[in-house]
Amino acid sequence: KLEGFPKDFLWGAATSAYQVEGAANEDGKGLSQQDVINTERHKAYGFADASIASDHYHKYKEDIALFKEMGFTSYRFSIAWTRIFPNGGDEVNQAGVDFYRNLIKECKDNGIEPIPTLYHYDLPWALVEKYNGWLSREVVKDFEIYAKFIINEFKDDIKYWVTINEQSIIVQYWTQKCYVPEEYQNQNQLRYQINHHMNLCQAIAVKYAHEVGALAGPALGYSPIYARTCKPEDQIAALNANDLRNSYYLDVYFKGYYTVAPLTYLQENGLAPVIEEGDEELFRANISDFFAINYYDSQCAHACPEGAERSWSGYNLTGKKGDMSGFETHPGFYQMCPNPELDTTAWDWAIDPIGLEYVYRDLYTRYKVPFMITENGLGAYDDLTEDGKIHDDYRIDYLRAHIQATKRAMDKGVEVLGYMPWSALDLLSTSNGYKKRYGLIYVDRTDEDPKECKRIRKDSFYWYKKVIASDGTD
Ligand code: BGP
Repeated sequence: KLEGFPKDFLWGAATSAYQVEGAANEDGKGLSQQDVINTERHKAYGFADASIASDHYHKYKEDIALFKEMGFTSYRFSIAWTRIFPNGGDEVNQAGVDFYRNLIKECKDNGIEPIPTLYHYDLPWALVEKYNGWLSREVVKDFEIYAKFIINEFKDDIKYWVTINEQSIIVQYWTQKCYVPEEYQNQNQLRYQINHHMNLCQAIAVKYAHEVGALAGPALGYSPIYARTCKPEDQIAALNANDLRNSYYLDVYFKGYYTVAPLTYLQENGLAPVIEEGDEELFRANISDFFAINYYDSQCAHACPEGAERSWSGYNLTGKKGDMSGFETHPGFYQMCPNPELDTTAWDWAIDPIGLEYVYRDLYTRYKVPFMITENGLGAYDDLTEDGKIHDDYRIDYLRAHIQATKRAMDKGVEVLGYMPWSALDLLSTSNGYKKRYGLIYVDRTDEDPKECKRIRKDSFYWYKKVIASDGTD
């Protein structure tokens, strides 16, 4: 049984442009780095590419009608930079602006607060060709043109801007989320340099949002980090991991400086970004208003000997438990490891609703900003039954437990504005195509065959509708 949420709580769900829209080459849209990266993954692993995705571009009205049927009062989506400025730069593509204007209007006409993300992994490919995209500081001025334009364009409609999606995940999985030419892929300092460029962009986005009276905040993939044992060495390792994987980002957004211990670690190991004079002033002048949390799992760390080989996060591409390709390792600092206390999804993501309560409590104490959940969900194999239904009780259990954790935190005084799980409808998983699904609405397609992308309400659709209608009490 769920307890009552405030009447103005933002209930909804989330998507991102290249994962859901499709129409990758339509109406003047330019190529994004994801169009390229996904085409490569399509060839390598058979995952769908982003060209059709879930065809939301053509079916957004049908989708928003389904959102309304569920009772959504918010929808988190992202704006594709390449629809607005197909080549980066400053040449506007009016058809792209019109698409988002129509989408925003459709939301508003249906009582749904549109919550756009400015950047969700899809940099214009032209900027990769021009100066290697995020690797170059030049990207900051092009992002500024884009952010300033789009924030102003929709200044009468948007109250909350989500700035940049999951910088920490980009550092971890940089070649999957960001195009990095092969010759740079062993230069790991660049991971943190890219992140620094993104920090500058995110501060600039906050600045323009504030100029038009909107609120802005980053969406970070956030996992709390537990120590593997109660040994003091493991506790320090977990603290190190939490500092480098979490605080290193949040302190920039909410305090305007890099956390000292991880920055020192990066400096000692030749990994620290080049920070120019004035950069931290820019951060301090543009502090974020809220934190958009993407919460899927918790993580675990233990002490790591000095001699170990440095590596970043591995992944599970097969969807068979235990098929992780490796764990992030920083010699003498920490190593990530599985948590033996928790069950996992088929892709080895630890299921931990209590961890979400921990995140809210811990971060509210440290930063005291309002939160909104902009992603939370269970990636699963969803099978259509013979009667054409999806019985996803596993997803219902997962979402319910996380909503309950949210309520427990709110009962202790934590400010949470809304809950937008991943994902509103099935979409292209960044790591597993259409094999792994998250939606409340099933999209009838496979990686191999897009068919007509017909929408089918899952059991979780009907369940979520009841949750919303009862302010979370049902
Ligand atoms: C987050 C991303 C989303 C989404 C989600 C699920 O990191 O912001 O874009 O994809 O994770 O991950 P995946 O697609 O790898 O299953």
